[in-house]
Amino acid sequence: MNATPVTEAGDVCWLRSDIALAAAARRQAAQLARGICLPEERVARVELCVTEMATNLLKYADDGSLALRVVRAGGHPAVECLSLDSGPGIDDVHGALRDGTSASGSLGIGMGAIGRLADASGVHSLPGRGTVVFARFWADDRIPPPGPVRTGGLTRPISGERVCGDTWAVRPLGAPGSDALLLMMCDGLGHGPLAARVADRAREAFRDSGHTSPEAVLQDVHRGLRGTRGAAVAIALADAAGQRVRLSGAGNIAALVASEGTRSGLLSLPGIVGLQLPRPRTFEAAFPPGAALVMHSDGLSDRWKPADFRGLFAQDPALAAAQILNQAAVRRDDAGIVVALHRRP
Ligand SMILES: [Mn+2]
Repeated sequence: MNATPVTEAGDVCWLRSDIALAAAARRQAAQLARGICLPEERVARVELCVTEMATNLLKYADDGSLALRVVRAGGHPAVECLSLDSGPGIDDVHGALRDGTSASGSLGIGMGAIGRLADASGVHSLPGRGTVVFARFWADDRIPPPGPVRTGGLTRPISGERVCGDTWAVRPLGAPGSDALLLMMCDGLGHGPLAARVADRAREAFRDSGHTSPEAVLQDVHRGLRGTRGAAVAIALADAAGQRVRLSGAGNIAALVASEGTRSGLLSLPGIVGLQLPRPRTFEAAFPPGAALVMHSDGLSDRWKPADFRGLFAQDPALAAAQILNQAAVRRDDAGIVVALHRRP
């Protein structure tokens, strides 16, 4: 047992858009919802929500998929449903959110219904480039209040695999609800079950590390990954009170802090965590309110720019992670991303 509430990547069920999508999504979503003991009336809501998402994808999107999963915040489970497509996008998101008022008769219809069904929901659309819709259903109403830094992430396996070698995890530094969080992004070498085993071991080592500095946690993960094929790993400390991010990493993990139109990259050193760890170094960036820390594997191109994602970091971090993955992921590798948003007061 571990008393520290940890948020981490879990199994994500990815369903590509095809004719059977709505039925498959309903079945999967209901199974996840019953798995965390949602009452039947709420299971029905989750089913309605994914039916709406699937129908929208089939009718209006060029290509798309649904990601369904259980997430946990401080031990409280929720079902999360994400719809990702690559266009054409919604010109008038706010119109779309008012049920039935979408003038173009496009993707927007039904978005208002999703908003009423879910405990939390959101949509981010880039005209011509793609839309992400997000909905979350908590299993109970004792949800811990969010701290000043909210986090979320997403992983997607390489085409043809069911398991993913990319993973992420978050834990508070010190007491639950603390203003400082430790985040890990890990890319297990290769893909498939062996890479996924590296990812499991990395989450375990991250969870069990008693250290508070990114470089010491990185060394613990290095020890935890001995005997595996190794990974690229970055550990970041997002400190709301100190308004700083500190990061220590080895291997190819991209990390940046976006704030008020500026963008600071944080460096990882060459190396393979578990096999050959260089003497860790720590890099820093300012992390004021409104700033976003983004870390991702090389399954996402690092050519995306925060400026091209207007309004994204005002959204839920899970939705933000999903839209960046949607726009920047390459199909020939596992993809993983984690986002931390420092709330504006
Ligand atoms: Mn990779």
